[in-house]
Amino acid sequence: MTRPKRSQKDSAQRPDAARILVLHGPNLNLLGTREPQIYGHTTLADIHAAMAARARAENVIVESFQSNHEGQLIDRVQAAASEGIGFIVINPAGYTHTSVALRDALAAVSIPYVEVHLSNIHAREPFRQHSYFSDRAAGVICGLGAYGYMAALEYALSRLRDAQH
Ligand code: CA2
Repeated sequence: MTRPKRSQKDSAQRPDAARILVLHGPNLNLLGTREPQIYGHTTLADIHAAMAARARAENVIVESFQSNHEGQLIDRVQAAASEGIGFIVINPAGYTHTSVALRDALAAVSIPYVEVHLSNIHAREPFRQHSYFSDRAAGVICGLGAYGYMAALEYALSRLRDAQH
């Protein structure tokens, strides 16, 4: 999946809507097409559609971005700071276990985030059991498949609701 365009309806008719950014790291564009025994049958487009529909009921815009390139993910996080993104849901994928740079970008923008993994990284190889993101995350969800993104979204929506009061 590349970046789904925000519809004109979203940007023109919902100028005051809160915004959540969903970031997907490398190889997650293959979701639903390879290794379904580990990662399931749901595609990134399915996940985006379900999240956007749920958020829309609360007048919140969900933007999704997937990249196989560390620098593009970092650029997207940096841009989020000036775009009024209120919350980030991130599955850093393989960068979970390697990327100090992406961690630093999230720390620099100070946007709260939930870390999501489709698989239970603690039940897999030892190298997957360390994350550069977990200690700064508002929460970490792993092993729940695509449902984990919806759980993260519910939390993000509750945080945005609280921030409005
Ligand atoms: O369980 C997760 O969500 C992971 O973040 C997925 C990463 C892996 O490196 C992490 O340890 C855990 C791998 C993403 C690869 O995604 C694919 C999806 C479908 C087919 C092949 C790869």
